Amino acid sequence: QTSPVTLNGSTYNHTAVNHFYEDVLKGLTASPKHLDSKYFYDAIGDQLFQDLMNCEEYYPTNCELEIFSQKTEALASAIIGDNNDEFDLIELGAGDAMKSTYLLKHLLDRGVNFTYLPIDISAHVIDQLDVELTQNLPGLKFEGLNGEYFNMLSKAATLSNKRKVVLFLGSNIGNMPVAEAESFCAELRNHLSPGDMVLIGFDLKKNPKTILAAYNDKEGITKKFNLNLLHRINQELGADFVIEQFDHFPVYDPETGACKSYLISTADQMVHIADHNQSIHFQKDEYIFMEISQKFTVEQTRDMAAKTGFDVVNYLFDDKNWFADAIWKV
Ligand code: AVJ
Repeated sequence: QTSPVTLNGSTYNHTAVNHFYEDVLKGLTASPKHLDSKYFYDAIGDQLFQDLMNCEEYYPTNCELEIFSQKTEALASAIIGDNNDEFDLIELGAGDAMKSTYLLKHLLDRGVNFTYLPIDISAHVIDQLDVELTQNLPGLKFEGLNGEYFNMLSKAATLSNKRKVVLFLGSNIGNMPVAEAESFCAELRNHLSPGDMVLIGFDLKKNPKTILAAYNDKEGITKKFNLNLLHRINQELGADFVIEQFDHFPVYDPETGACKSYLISTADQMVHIADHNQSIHFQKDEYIFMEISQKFTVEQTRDMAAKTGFDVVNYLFDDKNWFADAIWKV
């Protein structure tokens, strides 16, 4: 393991990649088989997710973009302190920060005193943000943090003791089953202090057909997005997945709100991971569980806040009430 290095004002952490093989092997030798959707996002996966966000059926991004672009003032007012105190605005999984940029710009225009600290597992993302945001948002105080969420939150706490506002957007919380999302919020709470806030994006339960369609788009981008992880395993671990012998199977259960995607092996087959001298057997019709995208009722998210030590400050919705940005306070 190498230790984090600081370069261009950003902290880089080179340890993340080491877990890829271990996680893949653990998932593919488990019963039932599973892979971790956090590994979807290599360079091709990032592009496929961009394509998804532009496709007709995938609604969550547009809904949250509507909130950030149309309700910016309400968002800002909820997170600005009573005494206009200086604060740290930390974003978990910042990506291209497209949505948060509306908020950053508004805060700067209002003369609010804050520092933006995006956290991302991708060093490339942090580099990109550093270049683009300092150029497009003159005067923005920026501190990029490359690494795992909670490691970097601890790191952020060593950099300043200002009030913290943590953004966790895009319904990324939905990539955890409900119980795990709750322990995530509890851990988040443990990294914060009284007065600190979180702003969490939740995709809401709605017509089941609308939800399923978003994860089963006609163009087949979601399918490619899932299959790309097999491609990534081939590329990075020297495996020999025959991609054509796996089929994409998404399901949505309106009772639990769980939208799940699976890859189904269409043949009895062996896959070899050459770099590590491993063989994995797939029965015909055996599935790999790939991803959960949990949908919530507003009530459920309020319960989650109460259970994990947060008070509700405000909720903002898009016009269709398909998506909620929850603002909670410690
Ligand atoms: C980026 C995790 C919010 O679960 O909706 C999109 C990822 N997966 N289509 C989601 C995703 C399939 C997305 N998140």
